Amino acid sequence: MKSLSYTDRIPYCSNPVAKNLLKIMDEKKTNLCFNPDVTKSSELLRLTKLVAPYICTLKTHIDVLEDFTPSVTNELKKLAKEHNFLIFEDRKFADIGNTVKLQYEKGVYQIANWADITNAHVVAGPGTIKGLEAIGKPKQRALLLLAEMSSEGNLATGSYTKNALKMAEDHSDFCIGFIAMKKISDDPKFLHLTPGVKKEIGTDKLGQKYKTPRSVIFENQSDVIIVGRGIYQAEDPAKEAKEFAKLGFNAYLERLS
Ligand code: S5P
Repeated sequence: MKSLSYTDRIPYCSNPVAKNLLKIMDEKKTNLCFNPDVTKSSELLRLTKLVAPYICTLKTHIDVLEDFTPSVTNELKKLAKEHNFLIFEDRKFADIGNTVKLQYEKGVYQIANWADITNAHVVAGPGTIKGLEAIGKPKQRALLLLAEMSSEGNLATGSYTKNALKMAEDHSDFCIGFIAMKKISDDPKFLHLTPGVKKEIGTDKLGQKYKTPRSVIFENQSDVIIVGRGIYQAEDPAKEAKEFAKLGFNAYLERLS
């Protein structure tokens, strides 16, 4: 079957965030999502500014910041607008619907007010999605489900992954796709984002497993590479981000041809 371009897939999507992400990827010629998992706001903003031209999405773990104030997320929103990328808070919600509603909208971080995308585990069942949807849909937000994980020994396999796919299909106006290691659905409206990406295959000391951009995008048919340490621990993060963006996008072009 011929592979569709990101732009070709836009008409299949009902969610505005999914449409926008697909548009940005072809426009900016990048399928790179960068996660600077750093603990100081100034460092988060510095790294984001450096890589902004080369990314389609910035992935945050806002709760690891030691000096969080709402001005950080305001700054990120400004940068996102200026440089045309989306913000994805990797919150991995996993509780019952009523609790995730509160965690998504309230508390210190008020994630629903600034993150275009967030994600959830499906372990608690569809109530998690319904709770997040009640807050996120009116704000034109989007959700990714963790259908598979990159870490050694994880339990998101087999029927768990199949159930995640079914839950996304049942809520496809709000669920725009998956965190997964490979394409798990042929439906062109679903996006697949894959973490555990470095230039060489390998592992870290805590069970993270790394694949290369080409194996993720070309061989495993995923859509977006998620790169953290491979970029922010490099001597020149901007140069590295540019290179990852090129590797990821070339693998996508190879898939199209
Ligand atoms: O299965 C997963 C899902 C996620 S979202 N494995 C992951 O590593 N992640 C996230 O991707 C993780 O929380 C981290 O922020 C990023 C990988 O970072 P890196 O430094 O290993 O590239």
